[in-house]
Amino acid sequence: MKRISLTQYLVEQQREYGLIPGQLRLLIEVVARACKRIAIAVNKGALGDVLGTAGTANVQGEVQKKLDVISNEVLIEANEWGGHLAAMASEEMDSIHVVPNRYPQGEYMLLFDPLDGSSNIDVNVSIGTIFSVLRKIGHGRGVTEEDFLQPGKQQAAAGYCVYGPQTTLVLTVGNGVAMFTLDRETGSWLLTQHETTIPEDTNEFAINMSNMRHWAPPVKRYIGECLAGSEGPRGKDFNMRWVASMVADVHRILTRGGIFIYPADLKDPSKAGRLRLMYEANPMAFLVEQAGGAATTGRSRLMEVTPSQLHQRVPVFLGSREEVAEAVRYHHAHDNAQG
Ligand code: AFP
Repeated sequence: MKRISLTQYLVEQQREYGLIPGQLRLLIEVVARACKRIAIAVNKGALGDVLGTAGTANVQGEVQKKLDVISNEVLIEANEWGGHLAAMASEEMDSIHVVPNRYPQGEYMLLFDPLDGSSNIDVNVSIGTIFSVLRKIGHGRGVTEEDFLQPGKQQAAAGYCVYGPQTTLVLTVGNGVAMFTLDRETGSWLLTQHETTIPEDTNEFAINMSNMRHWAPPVKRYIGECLAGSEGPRGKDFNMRWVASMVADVHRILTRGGIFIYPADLKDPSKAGRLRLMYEANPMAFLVEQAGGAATTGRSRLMEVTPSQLHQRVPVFLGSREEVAEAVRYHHAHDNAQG
């Protein structure tokens, strides 16, 4: 079966729908090429000097793995010369990276978590790169952090690359979700899933259960009823999965359904959960919605959240639409009971 390449897909999407102007196509191709380079570094494992910690910490105060730093540098170097971008932002960098004056600026801004799931790197469990594309607002070369603070519904594109048994690039430009698998013999990204649809219902939930004592009542009720199974109010049994790599958990949900939950918890009330809005929650929310699923904070649509800080965190409930709606109903019922 002849499969089409990523480039052919992008050209055809532009020809048929006009959704991928030249600079956006270049951006996506450059990011896809950078993901190939990251995949090569990831696959080296102990054979390359890529495992373990880099001896530094990022803006989140988290110890950086060598591959966090390598992946971030690959994405910066790959994207700054092409003339398609005005600036970049990353989980691994305190502030934005404006395209240097020696290069032309473009009309897009790129945000990324260069290597998500870092705690899984050294134990050979799937990890990934997550990216989000916003349109630059305003004219001239002055790009500020405030220009990045756009709600997720304004994304021009979003995607991730999962470095697992297969290396798979998953992409949306607002016209559904396509999946491309890396053919290592030719180095090409080949279209392996043209349209992705998340089943509306599911019996599979993903959450870090060790935080249960810290959850707010609606989350305790929702998960408690999943655990009660067919004898409980839900009247059906549930299964649980938790990879602790958001990319791997979301890829499973895009492929067979499920609900992914990382709630705000009382362990650290100053943080609204663990996941970052701009380069983890928003791109995943765009993909999930484009695949017919839902993505909320537990109370409202994730892609409506107006950001106030580049690295802000947000509670995340995403996946099969009916199951996410159930979790939202529990939050609203709790809030109404509070009066
Ligand atoms: P790391 O990149 O620090 O491993 O964090 C991964 C992540 O941001 C996300 O990919 C996972 O869903 C979540 O954190 C896992 O969090 P727990 O370690 O609390 O399970």
